[in-house]
Amino acid sequence: MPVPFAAAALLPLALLVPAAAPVAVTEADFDPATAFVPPTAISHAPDLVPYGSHVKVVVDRSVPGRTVLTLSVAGVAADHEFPVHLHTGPCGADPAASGPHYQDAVDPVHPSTDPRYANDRNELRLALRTDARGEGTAAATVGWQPRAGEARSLVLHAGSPAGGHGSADRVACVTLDGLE
Ligand SMILES: [Cu+2]
Repeated sequence: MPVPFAAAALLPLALLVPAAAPVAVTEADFDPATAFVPPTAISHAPDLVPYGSHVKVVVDRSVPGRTVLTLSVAGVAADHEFPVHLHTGPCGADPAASGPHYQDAVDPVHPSTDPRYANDRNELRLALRTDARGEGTAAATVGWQPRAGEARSLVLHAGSPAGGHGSADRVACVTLDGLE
């Protein structure tokens, strides 16, 4: 059966949707930061996030004043909980490149430790728990939308027992598309 003409004619219209799409999807395999082409998803710790493991991030801003971020992984460390945060910088060979956490109301003091700013309503945080096969999904909803171009990555931290949120425990990073 031929494709109806009307359906074919609508396809170009879909390409005219404004750049700030309400739903941005980033999907990639984790690569070493030393890859010739800077990868979308970088693993800094292949023991926890093996090269070739998969990540998908969906940032849904279709409801005004709200952001729903859903993260899915496959092929990473099994039975592990990764603290995951929205960070301000893009991913780089240096784990510190992803910068500090993105905050809706920006703490004038750096690094931000004041609980009035450093909390899971003012920042976007997830706890990603993987199953026995190394797969997992986590989602978080916040009552704001990131300012254009200021939230550039999603960082997976090692979590316990190392703890802390310094750059040393950043095990992987996903540069987010479509949030500019
Ligand atoms: Cu973080």
